Amino acid sequence: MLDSKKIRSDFPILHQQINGHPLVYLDNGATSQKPRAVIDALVRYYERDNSNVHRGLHALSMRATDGYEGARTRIAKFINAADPAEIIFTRGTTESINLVARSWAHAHLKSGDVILTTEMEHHSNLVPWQQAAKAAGATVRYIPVLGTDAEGGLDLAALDTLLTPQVKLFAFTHISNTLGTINPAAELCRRARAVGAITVIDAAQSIGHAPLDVRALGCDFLAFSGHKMCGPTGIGVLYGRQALLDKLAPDETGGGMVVNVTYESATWKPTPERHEAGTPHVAGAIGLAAACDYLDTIGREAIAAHDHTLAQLAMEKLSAIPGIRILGPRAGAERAGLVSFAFPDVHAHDIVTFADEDGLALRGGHHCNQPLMRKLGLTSTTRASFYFYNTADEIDLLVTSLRRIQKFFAGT
Ligand code: C6P
Repeated sequence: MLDSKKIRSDFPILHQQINGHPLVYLDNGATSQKPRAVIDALVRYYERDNSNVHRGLHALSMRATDGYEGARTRIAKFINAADPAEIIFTRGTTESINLVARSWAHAHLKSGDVILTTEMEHHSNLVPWQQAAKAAGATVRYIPVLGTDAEGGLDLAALDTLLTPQVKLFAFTHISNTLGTINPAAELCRRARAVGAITVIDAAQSIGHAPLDVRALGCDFLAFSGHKMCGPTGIGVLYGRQALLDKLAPDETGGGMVVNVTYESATWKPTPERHEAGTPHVAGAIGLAAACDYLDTIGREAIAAHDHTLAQLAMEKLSAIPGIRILGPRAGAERAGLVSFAFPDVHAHDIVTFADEDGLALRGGHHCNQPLMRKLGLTSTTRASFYFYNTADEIDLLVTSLRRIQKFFAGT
């Protein structure tokens, strides 16, 4: 495992007490914490270089532009994109997926077409496709999840019947934010390509947790948020293959993305500018590049191994709690660094509130997965989600807290 004591000293926020206890932050699926290196990059930018980009010829504007475009190059390298122009800065995963749903789907979907997705999608990778399908008269179809607790992952055998030539776009999550399932993304892309469908990967939960290579995955589009990988909030990325992005009409129009404007019409710049109307989140992009540097210094293979160890440990210890129902892959099976669980008689919101008394930050709710929850006969679960600064001791504190809560609600 990683040297968590040393790593934790990089994160100022982790050194505080909550309700008289040291903070145990296990809500990394919602957002990760920020290391000093990222905070410093933001402060440095605002203290020295802050200016608008692409528009000025003065020193600060040139520095800000260099920082912003340098960040694009850094992020392209982080995901092994062929060219920095394939990186579109957005506000996050949600905006990235909506951009494809509105621009690509608007131009290419027609009545009778099918958008394929899965039953384990976050609302951000589900509602935009419903909207696009409604607008075009197309249909959304879902690959089922297998098992009463969705422990069997996606029903890959169903792909044989679902992945037809009518499927024009296949959107799926790399890692489920509720189940912890890791989907075979490269295989899914390969299968989609065979029927001529384009692929959109929701990498919100995988980015920053393991090496990610868009060319090895073979995807057409990939979306992620900076805030889940130690970067700032309000910045995210849509990766798209350049050939596709160049043909894509802009979703938003305005300053910065035009070549020539008359009172009658306008022409667009090439990718990436054509998809970034208005003043971008310059500081956010620079902070995100600093997060890439930081994660690569820790080592993404090592982060993945740490996640794996914590997930296996959590599964082993949580499974031993009487009455607990755990969603997603069973103990011992491969899973991402998060565990979602429910108790028959205690609401997830009560668990999160009581755990907070012990200094723990968990998440309770439907995790923006309402259709999946309904399918599994649940309204909510409690989720503990880990990152490389979490320790085995924190999993023990989670288990101790859950046992205390269980006792309280059992009235013993
Ligand atoms: N999931 C969670 O606690 P944004 O909000 O745009 O940064 O990310 C949306 C999103 C899309 N896909 C997946 C798989 C996600 O997990 C998320 C965000 C958070 O699980 C907030 S609901």
